[in-house]
This record gives sequence, structure tokens and C-alpha cells, in this order.
Amino acid sequence: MSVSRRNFLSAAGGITLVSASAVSGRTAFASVPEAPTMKSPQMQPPLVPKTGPDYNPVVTLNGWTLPWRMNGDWKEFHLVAEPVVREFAPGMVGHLWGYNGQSPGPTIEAVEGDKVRLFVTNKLPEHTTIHWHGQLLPSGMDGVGGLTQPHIPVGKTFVYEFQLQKSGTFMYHPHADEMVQMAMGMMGFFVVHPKDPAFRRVDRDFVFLMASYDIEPGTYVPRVAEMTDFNMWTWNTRVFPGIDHIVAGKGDKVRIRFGNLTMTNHLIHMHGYDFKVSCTDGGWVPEEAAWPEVTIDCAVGQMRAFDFVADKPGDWAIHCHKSHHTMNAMGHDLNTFIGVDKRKVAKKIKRLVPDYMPMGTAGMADMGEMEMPLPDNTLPMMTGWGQFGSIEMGGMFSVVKVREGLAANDYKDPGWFKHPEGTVACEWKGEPKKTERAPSPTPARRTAEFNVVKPGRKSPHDNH
Ligand SMILES: [Cu+2]
Repeated sequence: MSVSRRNFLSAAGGITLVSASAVSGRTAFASVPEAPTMKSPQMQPPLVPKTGPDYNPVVTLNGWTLPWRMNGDWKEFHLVAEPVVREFAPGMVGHLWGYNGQSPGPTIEAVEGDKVRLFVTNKLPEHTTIHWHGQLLPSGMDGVGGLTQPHIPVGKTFVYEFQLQKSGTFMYHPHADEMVQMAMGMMGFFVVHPKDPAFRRVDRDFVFLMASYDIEPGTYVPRVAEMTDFNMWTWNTRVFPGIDHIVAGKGDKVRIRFGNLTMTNHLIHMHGYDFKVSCTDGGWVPEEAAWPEVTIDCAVGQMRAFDFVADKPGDWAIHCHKSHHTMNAMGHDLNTFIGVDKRKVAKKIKRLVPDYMPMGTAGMADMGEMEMPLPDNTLPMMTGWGQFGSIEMGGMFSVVKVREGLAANDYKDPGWFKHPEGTVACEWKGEPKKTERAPSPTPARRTAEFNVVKPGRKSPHDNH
């Protein structure tokens, strides 16, 4: 897929080439490569290299890797900055800005030492640039509009050229009208693989970028001036239950890499394992210095990667540990009614409004289970169903699914974990029963006393 005649597009097709700075080899090409585009937010299979050094490609949660072409010894990519429609989870889309059809844009993968030529076409309504976060490169390729290059005007194509100095974990984003362009979803992952295929090699390598949006229920465009009060906390512009599960075979070496382009820090916590922090956007942490954690803080503008050996089968939660970041839009702006008996007043209101639901008097778990009717284009505060009931989550939450006997390239959702008999927490019945059966998979508590619709009941992970 990487090198194909189909990828060639004539420069006569309306694209003007404007150079960011004088670079050798500029006259060697007369055309820019085709810009592949992606319509779907579904995880695409990793892009295995067909030329050059061997490496294990990454898997972008709910995303894809940008195909490239070789032109002499240059690896050529083409990004198109443009308005996109991105599904956050089934039931809600955002009208955002991104690259090549999606937000975030496609992941760029290349190898240490590669010469990369990155064409950037601006189809936004305003100028832009791209900054290659973490890359060591000539100052004029750094993508800071006004400082290191003229902005890319609407309708124009610029080209960036540099040689990749080191392997590691990087990202790209605009450095032009940044507050607006990043709030609108413009960003992408950039992975540089080591030249030595054996260096820090893992069997499965997952990537995601964290972004936050403020999209009022019933609307589609983020409020770009928001500074702190976001209501959508996303991984690759997806929220639970729309975020791909992280699937690994028992015994696999697994790496999870992420970067933070929100306005606050995120504490990424994975259950069931301790892991080693192996890489930042500054480079590899030497193996003997990689430190153990179960929660790693990722500050604004930082990237982190951690490694672990998936030796314990199960369904292991992975999430941001700020509890408001595992909620969706409808959960913000709520009053606390815990301990308030609303029965009397509810009776009166119900005479006028038959569907009225008094909620939150014992906590807010009922909001995860009830799935009340929602305005168009928003998501419940907490939702998602597992085999034992409502998961009561949203936002930055997914599941690491470790299973025995998975094929090397199998990233399909394997369904819910089949717990060995006697290994699931259950009701105390008076004496320990080591071999007690696991509880029935029916949700235990369905005490809804109201009209309930279940728009979100079908999660993308339910069909197993
Ligand atoms: Cu967070």
C-alpha cells in the first residue's frame, strides 16, 4: 500500500507547491502524492512496511496510519487540513477540523534515519501550519507560523523536509491560531521506529492522543474559547463506550503510548498490572531506569509510553483517574441531591410531567442504568454495559482485554472475559464457597420505576 502508482496525483490538479524554505532535491519531483482519506472511525489494520527496515507498526485506537510513497530516498506523506465530521461514540458526532477526513489526523510512521517529505494542503477557512512536536529538525521546518515560516494560506500546499534523527514518540499539530485549531481537533500521532528492529521491540503497540472539547448537548461545533470547563474528554476524539478496546494475547509484550493536547493533566491508570514507563517525547527511558507505575501523569503537551507483559488474562480497565474525565457531556452542571428525599415533590411534578425522573438521591449510579431520553447529538453522563451490568463510565475509559491464544495480528474485540469459576466477587451467603459459580450475567438491579428508553444500550462491544 505504501508505494503505488495510484498514489500519484498530478500537480496540474490544482495544487500549488510553495516551499517553506529552500531544500535540496526540490526540483526532483513535480507532483505531490495523493492524500488518502478515511471516512470511518473504526480501527484500521496496522500498516506493515513493505520496503525499508522491518518494524512492528503501531495500532491507532479508532484510527489509521497514513500511507506513504517512496520518491528516491525520500518517504513522502500528504496531509490535508480540512473540516471533518468525527463520531465521538455511536449517537454523537462533532463538526471539527482535522486531517485527511478524521480528527485526530492519521498516524505518521517512519524509521530513524528516514528522510521524510511531508506535504500539507490547507483546505481550512483560515491559514495554518504544522509543528512536528519533539522532532529534532532545522529551525525552518519547525512549523511555527510567523516565526519559522509564513503561514500556509487557504488553498495552498507547503512542504516540510527533514531527516528523522531519533526513534520515539512524537505528535503533530498546528502552530497557527492554536487555541482555535487544537480546540477544533487538529492533531496527530508521529511514531519513529528504531533502525534496529530488535531495539525495545514489542508485540503490540497502541497509540492515542488526548483532546478535550466543549460541545453543548444538541450542538455540533466545539466552543473554541473554552479554557477549563470542557465536557468531552477524549482519546483520539472518542469517548467511552466508543473507544476501541486494547486487545492483547497472553504473554505479548505490549506498549501503550499517548500524548496530551488538552488544557489539564491526565493520570492514566491501568488495572491488573504494574508497568514500566519506557519512553517520553524526549526519548527512550534507558531500560535500567524505566520506573514502575500503575498510574502515570501526562501533563499538557507531554507524551508518555509504558510497557508491560500481558501475562494475566482478563478485562482490565484503563482510564484517566480524574473521575470527571470518565464522564460525558450530560454529567456536567448537575446539582447534588444525595440524601434529599424527592418523593413527595416528584409525585406532584409527575402529575404535570409524566416522564419526570427524580435522580441522584442515593448517589448517581441510577443515571448510568436509566439511560433517560437525551437531546439530539449528545451522550449520557455515564453509560456502557458490561457482562455484569452498567459500567457507569464515559470519556477517557477503555478496557485492556488479555486473552489466551490470540493470533499475532488479531486486534478484533474478543468479547467479555470468561472468568474461571469461583473468581468473581459475589454476594456473601454465609460461608466461603471456593467453587461458587460466577453470578448470572443479567444486570442485578433494575429498579427503574420510570419510563426508560435505552438509546445507548447497544455498545460497540456488545455483539459477542
Ligand atoms: Cu483526565
